[in-house]
Amino acid sequence: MADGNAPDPGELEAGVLSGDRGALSQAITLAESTRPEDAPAAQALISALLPKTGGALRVGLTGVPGAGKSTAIEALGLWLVERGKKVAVLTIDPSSARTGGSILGDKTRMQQLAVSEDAFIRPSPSGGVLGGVARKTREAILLCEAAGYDVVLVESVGVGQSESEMADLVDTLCLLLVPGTGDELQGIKRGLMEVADVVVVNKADGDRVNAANRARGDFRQALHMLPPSTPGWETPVLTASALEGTGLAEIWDAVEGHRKVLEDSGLLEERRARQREVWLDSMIEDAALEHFLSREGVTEAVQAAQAAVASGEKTVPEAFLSVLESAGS
Ligand SMILES: Nc1nc2c(ncn2[C@@H]2O[C@H](COP(=O)(O)OP(=O)(O)OP(=O)(O)O)[C@@H](O)[C@H]2O)c(=O)[nH]1
Ligand SMILES: [Mg+2]
Repeated sequence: MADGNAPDPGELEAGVLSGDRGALSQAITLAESTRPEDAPAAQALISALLPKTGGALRVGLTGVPGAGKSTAIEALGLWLVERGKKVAVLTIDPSSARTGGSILGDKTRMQQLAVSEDAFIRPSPSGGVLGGVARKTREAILLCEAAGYDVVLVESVGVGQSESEMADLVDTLCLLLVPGTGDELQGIKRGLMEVADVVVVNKADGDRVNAANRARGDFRQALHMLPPSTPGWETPVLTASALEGTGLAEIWDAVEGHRKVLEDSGLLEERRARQREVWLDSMIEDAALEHFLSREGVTEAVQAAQAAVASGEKTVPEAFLSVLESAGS
């Protein structure tokens, strides 16, 4: 562990299994560690816990910044806790170079949920980790499942590439939209609509109610022209107000309905198999990168290449070749 106080592996495993949030937190920190010497312990822990994983509903929330993802997660999380569920919340920011400002904001925004005994909230790993953030989140999901969480809500903080990563991380992907801008359809990428299993027009409150209903109609129509995210499932378009807590039951009904279709059709196992495949790929990618960068002189060559490209002294292909040469490849 980064602080040098490595917990006893057996204790950590037992702690996670007993649902101890401190142990779960420590286990995730271990899994997130980028120190190569932590990797064996992290992988051993995950391997030991693997048989106890897979039991949660893995639900992703994505949408443009400010759509209300964190607010919705807090509202839905509290709603679920009231119904006896144990809820874990993870945030994922695939563009890990971001400032992390909104992650801090999330921590304060989810204040009510954070104090619940039955909730566990974990912001995404910060810092410039090359690649691997989705992988870390994947491992965090497994650890939360081993700790007995029934529902894992994953908030996608990054925009852009994150949708496909999210789709490979969760079983059910909810897309949160906001009404009232008039150009909703243009603002949402087709790719995102295609992978959404549940679409929610949020902020359907106050003077936005009519706009939300109109947006819902527009999105329903737009979805009819796309192939379904899940064969045999018609992606519902709902309205909700995360702020006022309306529409939560409908969202949850949709998530459970989607889950049932996945289970009955055998697609859940298919999705999970795909999630494992991507997990392994990302581990190999991380290891390959790590292996490459740890070669004698490569880090320096990368820095020199960056400087040479910045100053115009070398073109990108030239700089890239110089890095390869430094690695002796
Ligand atoms: N009126 C209204 N405001 C909302 C609703 N949901 C969220 N908001 C507000 O919208 C703003 C953004 O909400 P967040 O939950 O932080 O949105 P987010 O999607 O998590 O944002 P990022 O994490 O920064 O991408 C906040 O000021 C919320 O209070 C809603 O249902 N109705
Ligand atoms: Mg947020």
